[in-house]
Order: sequence, then C-alpha cells, then structure tokens
Amino acid sequence: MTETVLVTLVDGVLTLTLNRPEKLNSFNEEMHLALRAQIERAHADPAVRAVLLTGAGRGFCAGQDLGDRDPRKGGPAPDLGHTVETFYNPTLRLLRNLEKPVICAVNGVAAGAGANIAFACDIVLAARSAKFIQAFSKIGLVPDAGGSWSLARILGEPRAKALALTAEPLSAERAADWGLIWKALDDETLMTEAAALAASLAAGPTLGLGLTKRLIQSAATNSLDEQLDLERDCQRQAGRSSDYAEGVTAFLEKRKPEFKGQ
Ligand code: T3D
Repeated sequence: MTETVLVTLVDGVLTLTLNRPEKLNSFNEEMHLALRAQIERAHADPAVRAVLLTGAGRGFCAGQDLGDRDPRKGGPAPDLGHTVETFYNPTLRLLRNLEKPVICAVNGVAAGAGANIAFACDIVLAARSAKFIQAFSKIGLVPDAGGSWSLARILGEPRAKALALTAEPLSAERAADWGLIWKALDDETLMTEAAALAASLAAGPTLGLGLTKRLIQSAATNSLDEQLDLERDCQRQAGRSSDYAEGVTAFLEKRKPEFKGQ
C-alpha cells in the first residue's frame, strides 16, 4: 500500500511529505494518523532537530478529503466537531507545542485545513505558483485547523474576514507581503532552499531554538511583565545548555560552532 506520508530523517531533519497527490494530498484518516504519529515522534526523538513539511505532486494539501464526506452515500450527517477534535486539533497542538523548528514548503495549492496547517508551522516558504484558499465557505463550513485564530492574529479582522468569507485565492507573493508566510520563492528553488534552511536549523542549538519558539508564541497572550519573567526563565535554561557553552567558545576561538542540540 502507498504510504500517505513519506518520511526521511537525514542529519536531524525529519522530512514529511504528504503523499496523496491524485487528491492534492487531502486528508483521509490514514494520512491524519500518519502525520500525527510523525509529529509525536519529532517530540520524543532527540535525533529529530527540525521538521520539514511539504506535499507530493502539484499541490501541498487540499484539506479534508471530501470523498470521505459524500452526503450521497446516505446515513446521518457526520459530527464534524468530533472529526475536528479527533484529527485536526491534536495535530495543530502538536505542531505548535513542538519545541523544535517546523519549516513548511508549500509546493502548490493549500486549501481549507491544508492552508491552516501551513500557517501553524514556524517558517513557511511557498512556491510563487502556490495559492492559499480558505475553501471552507464554498462548502458551508467554517475555518478550522487554527485558521480563524492565525488569520485574525496575523492579518487582523478585515483581511481575515475577507479571505474566509470569499474563499478568494491568496497568492504566495501576497501572503508574504501580508506577513502570513516568510517568503515566496521561485518554484524551481523552493525545495532546495527549504531543505537548506531545515538543515541549517537542525544543526543549530535545538534547546535555544525551541525556547525561542515558546517565547514568541507566548507573547500574544502574556503581559510585558509575564513575558519578561518568561524570558528570564528561558534564558536561564538556555544558559545552562552545552550548546550555549559551545557557541561562546566557538566565538572566542573564531571558529564555527558545533551544536549538539543539548
Ligand atoms: O470534514 C471534516 O472533518 C471537517 C474538517 C474540514 C477541513 C477542511 O479542509 S474543509 C475544506 C475541504 N477542501 C476543499 O473544499 C477544497 C476542495 N478542492 C478544491 O477546491 C480544488 O481542488 C482546489 C482549489 C484545491 C484545486 O483546484 P484545481 O483545479 O487545481 O484541482 P482539481 O481539479 O479541483 O483537483 C485535482 C484532483 O484532486 C481532483 O480529482 P480528479 O477529478 O482529478 O479525480 C479533485 O477532485 C481532487 N481533490 C482536490 N481537493 C480534494 C480532492 N478530492 C477530495 N477532497 C478534496 N479536498
């Protein structure tokens, strides 16, 4: 059977490729579980020092596989609150809480929950040809996979509402201009640049990078005083890491640091 998520672990980079290209990598149950299992592994496995998420074929991810929701098959209406809680929410929480960098290389269209999973990653690079579509309103649904949260926070209400209500495709260039993603890149260079970025982060001081992620994610809900306290606590922890000792030693010895992720 074809794997729904292709997995490699090379030099600390766990590359996860959504692999249902004939369905634009939309989520069926198997792909949900396979992706979640790999993000859980990234939490647990010290050999994983960065995650790179991308899609096989011409799309990144078209959200939920609507073939699995076909009303013509009869039966009671599905409880989508239950499916969101069972499948999307755990993955979103795992991605946000993973104290290791997660890079997303959006290689093509990202629609519905597919777009919002990308926005939950730490650094999003997209091919110039890629588009982000809040497809939910086209089928009578609401944004999920954290989209109502990330769009409203990053873009503010006017743009978030317009994207969600109209389902108008947002180009990669405009997503970068609006601060939703880090960069739009030429299609031919996307994967090389994403892999280089992931490799460079995987060779970094993993503990410090993870604490940095925690700090930045905490800022939106913390007061300045709470954030200053958290910075103090995180700096204390980072300062006790062997990577910090290595970073300072390497600087003083005028050489490149060799971080071990400890
Ligand atoms: O259900 C729950 O648990 C609740 C959670 C919901 C989360 C969600 O994500 S809801 C939103 C679901 N997604 C969508 O509504 C997007 C549907 N897809 C599209 O609108 C379009 O496919 C795109 C705009 C993404 C791309 O358009 P285009 O023209 O580039 O490609 P296409 O021809 O539409 O799609 C190519 C193939 O992929 C096609 O199959 P075929 O005809 O070649 O056999 C198409 O049916 C299939 N495909 C694309 N998206 C999905 C899909 N098949 C199943 N589910 C999809 N979401």
